[in-house]
Amino acid sequence: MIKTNCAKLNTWVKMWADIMQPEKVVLCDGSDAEFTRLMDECVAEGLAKKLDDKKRPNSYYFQSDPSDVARVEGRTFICSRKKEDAGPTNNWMDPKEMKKILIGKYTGCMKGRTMYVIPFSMGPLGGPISQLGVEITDSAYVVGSMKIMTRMGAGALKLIEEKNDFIPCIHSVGKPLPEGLKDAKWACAPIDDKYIVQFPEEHEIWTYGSGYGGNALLGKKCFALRIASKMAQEEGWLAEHMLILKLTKEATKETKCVCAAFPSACGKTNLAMLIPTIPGWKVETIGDDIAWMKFDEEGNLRAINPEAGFFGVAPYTSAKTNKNALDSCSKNTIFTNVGLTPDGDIWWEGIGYDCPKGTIDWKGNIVNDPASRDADENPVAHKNSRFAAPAANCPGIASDWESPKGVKVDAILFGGRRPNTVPLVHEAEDWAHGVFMGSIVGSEVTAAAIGLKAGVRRDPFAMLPFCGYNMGDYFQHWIDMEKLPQAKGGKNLPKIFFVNWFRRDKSNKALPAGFLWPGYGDNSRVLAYIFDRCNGQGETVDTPIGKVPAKGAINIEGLDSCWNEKTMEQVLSVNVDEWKDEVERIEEHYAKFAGHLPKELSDRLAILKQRLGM
Ligand code: SAT
Ligand code: MN
Repeated sequence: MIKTNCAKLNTWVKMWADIMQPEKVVLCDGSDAEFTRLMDECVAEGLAKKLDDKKRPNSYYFQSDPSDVARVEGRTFICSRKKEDAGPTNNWMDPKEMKKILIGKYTGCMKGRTMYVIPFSMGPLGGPISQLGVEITDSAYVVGSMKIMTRMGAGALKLIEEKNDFIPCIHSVGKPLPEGLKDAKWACAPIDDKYIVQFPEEHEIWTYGSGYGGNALLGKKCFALRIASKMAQEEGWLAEHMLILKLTKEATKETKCVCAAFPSACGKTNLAMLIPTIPGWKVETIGDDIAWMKFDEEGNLRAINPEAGFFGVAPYTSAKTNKNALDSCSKNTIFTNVGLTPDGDIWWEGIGYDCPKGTIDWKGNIVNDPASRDADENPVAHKNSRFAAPAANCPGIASDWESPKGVKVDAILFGGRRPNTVPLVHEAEDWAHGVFMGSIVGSEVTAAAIGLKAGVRRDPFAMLPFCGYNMGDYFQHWIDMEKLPQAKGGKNLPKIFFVNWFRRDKSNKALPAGFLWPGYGDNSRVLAYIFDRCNGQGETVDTPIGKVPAKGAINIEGLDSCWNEKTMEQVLSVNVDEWKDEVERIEEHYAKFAGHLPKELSDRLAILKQRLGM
C-alpha cells in the first residue's frame, strides 16, 4: 500500500485497493524515467511499439480495440441527487443507484493488474486558478498520457499533502487479468458496459470500461469541464471548452488574449495555432481545448490552460494545415490509432505525403497497395486517431502559457459551422447579449451524422457533452458573472463576438466549394479587426443581430481575387428572412430549458424578434 503525508489519500487508496484487488499498487512520481520505464514495459508486453528514436525520440504507438475509439456520450452520466439538476441535455441516474452498479463492476476489476495512483495538477503547480486531483487507474497508457496532458507526480503530490485534499478520479479498463493469461493488446469492456460518471455535488469522477481519451484521461473533459464547471458555478468562475490564443500587433508590441468556443470539426486547434497571413501580426498558443477563467483583484477576467499537452485529432494535420501541431508531436508523444510505417514512424490521411507501402493501419493490417485504399471507407488512421503531445513542444507556444495567474482575456469568441444566416463576425452589444450568442451556438450537420436530422445541431457554448449540471442554470451562471462582486461592476469584462468562417454561396463557381471566406491563416484578418474593436477602433454598423464590421473594416488586401468587396458584402450580410427562421429554431432550442432559461435570454430573444418585425 502507498504511504504519503496525505491521510485522506492513503485511506482512499486503501479503500479502492480493497475493492479492486490489484496485484500491486504503485504511486506515480511523474518522472521522465517512470514514463520511459512504463512505456517500455508496454512495448515488452506487446501493447505498444516504440517509434524510431531518431525520427520521433521517446515516442510510442498504441492501437486501441476497434470498439474503444472515442468518447461515449451515450454512456456518460451526470449523477446529481435530483434529476432536474442534471438538466435536459445530460444522461442522469440516481447517484446511490449508480454507485451500487459501479461498486459491483469495480469489485475485483484490477485482479492481475497494477493499480497506478496518479497525483496531478490541472494548471501550473500551486497557481491560484489551478486544481489538484488524483486518478487511480489500471492502465499504463493512461499514466503515460496523463504525464503529457497534466502536471503529474511528485510536485502535485506535495501540494496535495499540504492541502490534505484532491478531486478523486477513479478509472478502470474493466478487464481483470486472470493468472497465466496474456493481456489483450487493448483491454476494455464492451460498449454497454462502459460508464463515464460524474457526481457533481461530491466533485467525484468514476469511469469504467474504456481506455480511450476523455473516458480514461480523467483530468480532461471529466474534471476540467464537467466537474470544474460545477465548481465554477459554486465559486464564481468559468470552466470552458475554449482555446486561448495571444495576438500581438508587432508594430506596437501590444497584445490581446482571445478565448474561443466552437463545436467539434470547426478548426479549434487550427485557430489556436494559426499562422497569420497578414503582415505585422503574431498568434501564439496558450491552450487548444480548455480555459479556466477567474476574476483577479482588479476585476479582470484571467484565463489559464489547465492542461499541459494537446490531445489532438491526427488526420489532416499537416505542415500546410497546422505546422505547429505537427511539430508539437516531433518527440515525447503518444500516438493512438494512426498508421505505423515500416521505418518506425507514423502516418495518417492528410499528413501531406503518400502512405509508405507496408504501413500498418490502425486495425493492425498491412497496407500493401496504399494508392487503392479508400480514405473515407477504410482509412489507415482512424478518423478519431490522436496524438498526445507536450504543449511545450509547440513552436508557437506563448512564453507566458504557464503563468499561474493566467492571461487577461480581452475577447471571447463563439462560432459554428453555418453555411448560411450567420455573418463572418458580429459583436455583442452587452454581456447578456454575448451570453445569448453562446447559448445559441450550433453547427450544420448532415443527415448522415448518427441519429440526427439534417440541420443545425445546437451545442451551446460548445459545452453540450461537457456541462456538469443543468445547462439552463449554466446560462444563468454566465449571466450572473457580470454581477459578481469579483467582477467589480463588470467594467473590465471581455468583449464577445460570434464568428462563422463557413458561410457559402454555392452558385459562385469562382469560390472553392462556395466558401465566402478563405478561412485558415486568413482568419487573422478577423482577429486583427477584433483586436481593433477591443481598443474601441474599427468601424461597425448596427444590424438587428448586433454590430457587424463596416465596409473596409476588415483588411482583405492580398486575398485571392475570388474573395473581394462583393463577397465581403455577402459574408457580412444579415438577411431578415433567414434570421426569422433562425429565431423559430432558437425558440425550439430554448423550450427545452423551460423554467431554467434565464429571463435575460428570453428578453434578448424578444428584442431580436421585435427588430426583425416578428
Ligand atoms: O477524448 S477527448 O474527450 O479527450 C477529445 C474529444 O473527444 O473531444
Ligand atoms: Mn474538445
